[in-house]
Amino acid sequence: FKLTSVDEFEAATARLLETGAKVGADSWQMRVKNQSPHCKFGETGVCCRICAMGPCRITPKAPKGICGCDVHGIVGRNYLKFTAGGAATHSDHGREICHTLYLSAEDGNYKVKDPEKLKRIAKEWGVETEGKDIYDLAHEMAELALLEYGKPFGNQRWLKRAPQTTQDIWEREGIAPRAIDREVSTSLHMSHMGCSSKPEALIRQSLRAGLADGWGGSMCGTEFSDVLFGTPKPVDTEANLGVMNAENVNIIVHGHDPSLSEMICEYADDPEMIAYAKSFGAKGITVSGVCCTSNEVAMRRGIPMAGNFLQQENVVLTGACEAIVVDVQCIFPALGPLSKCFHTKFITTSPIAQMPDSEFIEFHAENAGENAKSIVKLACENFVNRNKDLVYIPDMKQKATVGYSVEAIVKVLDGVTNSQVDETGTTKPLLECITSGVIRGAVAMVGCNNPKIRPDHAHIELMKKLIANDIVVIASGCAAQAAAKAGLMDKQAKDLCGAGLKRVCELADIPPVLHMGSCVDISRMMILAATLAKDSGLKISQLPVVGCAPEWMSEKAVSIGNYVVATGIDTFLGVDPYVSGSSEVADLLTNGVREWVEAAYTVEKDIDKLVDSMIDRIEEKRAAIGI
Ligand code: NFS
Ligand code: SF4
Repeated sequence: FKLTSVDEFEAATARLLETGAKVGADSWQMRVKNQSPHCKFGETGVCCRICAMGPCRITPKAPKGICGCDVHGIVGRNYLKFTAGGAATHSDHGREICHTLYLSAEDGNYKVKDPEKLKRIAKEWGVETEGKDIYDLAHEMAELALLEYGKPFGNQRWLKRAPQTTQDIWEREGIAPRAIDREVSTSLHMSHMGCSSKPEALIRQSLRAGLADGWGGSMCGTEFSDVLFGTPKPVDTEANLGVMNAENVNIIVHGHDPSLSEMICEYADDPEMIAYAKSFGAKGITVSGVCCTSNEVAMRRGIPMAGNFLQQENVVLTGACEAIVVDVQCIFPALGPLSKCFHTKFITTSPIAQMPDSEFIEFHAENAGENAKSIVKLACENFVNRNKDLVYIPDMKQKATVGYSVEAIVKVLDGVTNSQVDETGTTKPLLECITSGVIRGAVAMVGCNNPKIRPDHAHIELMKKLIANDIVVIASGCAAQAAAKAGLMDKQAKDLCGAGLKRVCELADIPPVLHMGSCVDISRMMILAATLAKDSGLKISQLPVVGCAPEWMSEKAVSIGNYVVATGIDTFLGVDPYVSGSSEVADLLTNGVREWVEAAYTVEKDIDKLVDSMIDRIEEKRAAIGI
């Protein structure tokens, strides 16, 4: 067993970029050069353009905007707007899932695959389940969930899942989120010209908007996706570009909402469609994924992962991609012109994400079946248009076991210790591993790629060092795909662990880096932390657990960071969220918020220092509770 190194990733990319050069394709690697160096005003967060008297840029000579706003107000407002963008995006994804659940039917496109989970949530929400048809219950729950987005009074229902101590903190600090949409709107209102310019107020609302995402919209996305498509359990798959098959019709699903990708997978598996592919000379159909939608279908169906965020152009550069089908978020507009250099069909499907040089096939839950079928057909028909001379798929892939939902983690860890039978079905076995020191703690490794960081390098190096130090890693989003591509989700990666974690991996038959899903699934990590706290009687902030996003880039990532911190979990970033221009905002985020929520951010670009500070923090937390 050997990991695939980032050097090997880069060699494969270099070879693909040669193909790109042949056909005159542009690439992010080239565009980064054109954009460098970045504007210093933007990078430090000190540029304001929220009213037409500006734009105002703060310098020593011009310390105030025209309205008199100082640098702290400008940086704080920019940070809040950035958060609101992310919270809106995750939450709207969650809303789409609720709508899909509302349209589920026994004989429809979408069914309820996990009725037990639906009933469990209904009980939590005080909804009667006895004697109710499961689809009636689904529709009732979907409507209740949709109302969480605009409820006029009260807070998010999901908050009740947090330990009482956490709920008390949110109450005390005035950051318990109300209606999801309201927190986004309030954030945009607060950051309008002439509203808030006080850093404390802006950062407090940033935390609240983040909580509306993680303990609101994202949790709706995760929980009801499980109800519709099944709660993930361990499943074997593969990762990296080598999962594409030169002899098959290759369909790439890219984006976030499983409503689309699930349907594409369903139809690509249909014998009628496979026969159709064969009629064009292909041997079959391979669906593989990019970004979070890939995580969704990998977790539930074992669909292979072609790559993560900064690999999205590579899938087209293989020359073997018949169709790249996208819905929303993290899709490079570059895919349009790039596809035109090949035979690839770039198919956009959502009114929310429309792009030039794409074929727009509007997708709705109501017509999902027909739509998915026509997209799969289009891809099959496109197989004959391939230019065989341009086809090169790097022979590079790794095995991965994915699908570690909270439910699955609890299940696989039952029986790894000598716990009593009545402790199974809880997180107690995991707690026992942690308190005994067999596992020192856990790191939630999340987030994107960003050209500011050598792609995947930080993710992989950090994870290697953590597991070697007996710290279990739970991963989601593009960080999870980095791990899978490298081989860290192969069970054999246990050999890279310290003795304690290795033993746990052997007993539980798990890899040392656990795939927990997409970025909305970071809500799963919140539930896990909440359960660990309740089962141990500790506060979340006392657990030897930290969060880390070493290569993040999106607004969503900042929203996530805010709710992870606001939940009491220290969070380590490898990229600065445009706040270095304000000493006050930077200090609040890295220090001040600790007084409110018992956790804060650390920003550290040097990855050796980053990993050491995480390990130190975990050891400090252990010492503080005497384990
Ligand atoms: Ni998360 Fe998913 Fe990836 Fe970053 Fe984008 S795919 S929601 S934002 S780039 S991890
Ligand atoms: Fe300038 Fe103030 Fe307008 Fe911002 S709000 S652009 S600082 S005048």
